[in-house]
Amino acid sequence: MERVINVSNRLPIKVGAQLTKSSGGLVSALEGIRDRYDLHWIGWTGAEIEASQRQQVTQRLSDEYGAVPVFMTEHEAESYYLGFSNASIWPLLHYMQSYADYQDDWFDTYVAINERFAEAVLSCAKDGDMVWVHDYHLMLLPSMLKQANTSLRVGFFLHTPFPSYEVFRCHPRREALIRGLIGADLIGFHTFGYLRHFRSAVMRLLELESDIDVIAHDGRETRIGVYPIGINGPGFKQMLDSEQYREQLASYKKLYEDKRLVLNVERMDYTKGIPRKLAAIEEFLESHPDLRESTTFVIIAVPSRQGVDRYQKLIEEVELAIGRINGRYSTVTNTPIHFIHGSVAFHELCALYTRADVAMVTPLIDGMNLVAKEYIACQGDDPGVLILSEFAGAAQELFSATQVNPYNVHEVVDALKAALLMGREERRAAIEPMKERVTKQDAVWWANQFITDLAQVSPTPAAAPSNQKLSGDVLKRLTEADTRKALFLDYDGTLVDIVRNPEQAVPTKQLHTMLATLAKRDDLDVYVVSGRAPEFLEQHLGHHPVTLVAEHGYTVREPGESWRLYNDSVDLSWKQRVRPILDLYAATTPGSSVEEKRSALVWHYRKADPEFGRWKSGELIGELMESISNLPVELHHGKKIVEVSSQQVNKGEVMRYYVSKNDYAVVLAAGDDQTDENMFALRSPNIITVKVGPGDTAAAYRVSSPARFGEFLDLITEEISSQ
Ligand code: GDG
Repeated sequence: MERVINVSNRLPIKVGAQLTKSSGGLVSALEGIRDRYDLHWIGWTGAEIEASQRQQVTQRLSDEYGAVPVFMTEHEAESYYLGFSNASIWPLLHYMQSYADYQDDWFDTYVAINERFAEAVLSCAKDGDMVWVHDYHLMLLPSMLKQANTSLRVGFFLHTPFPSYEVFRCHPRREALIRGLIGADLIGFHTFGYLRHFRSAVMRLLELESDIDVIAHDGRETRIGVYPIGINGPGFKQMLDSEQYREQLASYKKLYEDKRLVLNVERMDYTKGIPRKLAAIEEFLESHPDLRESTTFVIIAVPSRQGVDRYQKLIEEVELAIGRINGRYSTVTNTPIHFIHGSVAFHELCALYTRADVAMVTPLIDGMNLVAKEYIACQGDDPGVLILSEFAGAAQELFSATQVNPYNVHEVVDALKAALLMGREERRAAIEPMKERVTKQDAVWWANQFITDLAQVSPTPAAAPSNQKLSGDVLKRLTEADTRKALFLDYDGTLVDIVRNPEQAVPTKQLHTMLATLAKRDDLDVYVVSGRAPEFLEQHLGHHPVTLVAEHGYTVREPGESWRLYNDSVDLSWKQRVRPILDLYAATTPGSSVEEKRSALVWHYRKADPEFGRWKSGELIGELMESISNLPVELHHGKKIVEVSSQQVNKGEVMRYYVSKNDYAVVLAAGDDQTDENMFALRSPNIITVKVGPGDTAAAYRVSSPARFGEFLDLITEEISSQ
């Protein structure tokens, strides 16, 4: 049976004299897939466990539940949980940037605790296991796990919204958080909107390319998808069939016999919009004196994160408003608001859901909101009305709820009045299709969807480094003594990493040492074959006795010689027609520019907005295809560039020339880009071709990054220098 290690901030097990399993949605979701997967839990124990007790607690959790605890001190919990997670990331994920605080020491603890979680996972994970990480407390964990063991299939699910890039970018540790996440093989969100925002942040902050469902990076892929969470289906079904529920419902029916009941259930959190909801209730009571006596509002606000200042302020604000409203509108026989700052038992909650004539679910923003779905699941033949904020993720699915803008108090008041007066048929017509959906697509369904997709990701990345193979047979052929051999090496993306500013892509010390060692061998010729201008290559590599090929083969410089045109009959008159088109795109795409090379014109859009730049590049290519079809040019869409170059010049052409002129026994050609495919197209038993990085290729071998290719060149250098 395949193993799934589920990692969430809190273990779903309460540690006391006895271990007791809690019954949240996540627990039931995962219990529902236990018959197909061997499930393990990892999480924080909640309260601080004394050092002397930890070993015993660990043993009991392992024996009774196959769970692994993560311990932290009270101080660490304050810094990691209340501080960084709940006073820094949570408000930002919910568009409340003015509530987002930040402290360096919070972040340091967040890193340390994420590392502790990683250790806990690695202590029990076996190669190939699936690890499912939950939520914003553990955003760094996916990358930590992947770095430690690439064979793990790591999934991450975000239970909150992911905000617009413009908001997310405010966070002082934005890059670290995003980098942490993309370590995962699969990242799930409740809605497509959150996915879209996440992609946008990845593209802008990390300058990575992303398709609608995948992000390519570091030679591998992270898939992204939409998985709307559902209710604890089996839990609700069982409760609604129970005697305990029926009795409770009967008692509430009696208690509220002549009342219209409006139910509100949420954590005491500023995202849930309680003060605005109270403003609507107050306006409703003021403007509808005829409905005052017959309407009772029950507000259950579950205490939450009381160690965070903002939550204390909220409690004071809510208590003050409720006191004022009840003081003003109570009569001898009715108190408008029954306020419970606490939670009720599950059977009471279900009975309240069923009895309530209206549920007001009016968060200012909410990842999903399960209360809305649970309310629907508890409706019978004479259902109530769900008033639902359009800013809850659930609004995407609960299409026939009465949707409101919670910021518009008048609209909420009108919706409330209409709901209280709505006829039975209309209520049924609204609830029934939603009920079918929430009962079928429950949390078990959700977990199944996610795990099935995670199971399918390839733990070995698509663009897997084949260093093993490369360093075996290829290394042997290349280092065999007494044979003449050549290396044709592309520069950007092969010998050095692609960077934002191309001027900064200079050779490392290690690269210089390697070139110096290789190039002094009589039996080995090195060619650096680049799209760069000769001046750049001359400046950075000119002192090595290697052949430099610039501008994709337009100019060459052999060791000890000066630069010359590779082919002096190249026709470049097309430039006059192409340049104005590129100039127009540079002018209308902020951040983009035109580079004029001797044999090519290049439109660069690396510094433009990634989505706008990509769209404009498509437009430009379309326009160029029409206008250059009869010109002697090639069109190339590379990494953040569109290049128009002479057809008479290409890297493959130059390589062919040198290979046929010299009688090499073995030739290695390596590159990362479309222009290198011209070298890879040369087929001969003595030519070994290597693609660096992801993407389609005709090359026979692949390594994942310039760093991996550098390791391979180091091996050659070592081997050769020991001969
Ligand atoms: C986060 C996201 C997302 C509430 N009062 C009582 C009680 N509850 C239970 C409800 C429901 C749960 O608490 C609340 O879940 P929500 O989804 O509404 O909200 P968050 O706690 O903010 O959850 C949210 C969710 O994660 C899942 O991904 O939907 O957007 O913010 O299940 O039933 N349960 C009992 N008594 C109560 O008084 N027994």
